[in-house]
Amino acid sequence: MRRLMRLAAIVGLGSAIFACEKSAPVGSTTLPTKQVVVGFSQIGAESGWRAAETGSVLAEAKKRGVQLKFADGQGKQANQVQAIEQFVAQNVDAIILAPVVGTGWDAPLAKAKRAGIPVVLIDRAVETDPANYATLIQSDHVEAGRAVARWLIEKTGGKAVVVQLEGTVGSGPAIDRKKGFEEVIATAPGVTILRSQSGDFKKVTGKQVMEGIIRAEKGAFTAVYAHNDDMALGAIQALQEAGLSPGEKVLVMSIDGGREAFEAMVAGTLNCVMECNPLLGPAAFDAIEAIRAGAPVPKSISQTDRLFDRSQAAAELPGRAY
Ligand code: GYE
Repeated sequence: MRRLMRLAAIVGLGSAIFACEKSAPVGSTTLPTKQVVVGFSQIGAESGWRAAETGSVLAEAKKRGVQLKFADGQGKQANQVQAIEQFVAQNVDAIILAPVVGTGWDAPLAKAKRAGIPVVLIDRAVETDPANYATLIQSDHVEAGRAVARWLIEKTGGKAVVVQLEGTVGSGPAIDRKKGFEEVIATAPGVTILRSQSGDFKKVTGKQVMEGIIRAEKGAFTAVYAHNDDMALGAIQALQEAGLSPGEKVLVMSIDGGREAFEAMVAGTLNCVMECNPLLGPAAFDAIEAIRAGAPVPKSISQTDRLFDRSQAAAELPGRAY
């Protein structure tokens, strides 16, 4: 009976029951109570995108009456590993992990698995035995890189000298966004990459890296491809300060599609953006509820994203959800 009640709660009879699971006194007719506890190991706060994702997960936990234990990894994998170990020790019901880099997760994930705690990966992939996690919810980062490259080739008639600002070294999206972009530009002999350097997905770092490249290369490039909005916005500042008119003389392209990117497109300094939805809270908790209900959950859940250019920016801006 108790099991049934729990199942009923999970499959959607509402949070009132959901928050009332276990541990009723023996012989009691009142419903048992136990709040679901989820540990969330977040990378840090490197970008506006990341802040939007954190907000989405926190808000969704609250909405569903789930107790969320939030651990800010401050950009360091070691902190995230420690957080997972703590969540396991606390015997949480599930773990949400946004992994900063792609490797080095075998041991902590196997530990969670041994403890019977499902792990839902969000926004970045890891290289590990897929049996070590329940599901991965993310955008198709390779496809995002391809879409930006296709736009560039079409826009320039296949003639461009590109500076690429890569995301965090070793992170899934940095690897994939580079791979997809380079795969497509390999088909256009007139498009070359002059420099490719990491700006760590951060605005300040993106700006500094761009400043260094401008000093070294002067105006020897015609386009900047940034792996996220924040680095693009930093690069735009550096280009402006150097008098290189971003959006005109130098085409600027990015991925994420946050509000600020749309504002930059309206202002004419950013040319195109491939969106990447950070509002993953609902999908993450849907997955957790399904797993707890014993329902099948696909190993990989993909988000659908679109590419926008300046001609669409003004109409799109008011409706942007992040
Ligand atoms: O694009 C970037 C963030 O992992 C998909 O990380 C995410 C990326 C996102 O810092 O802005």
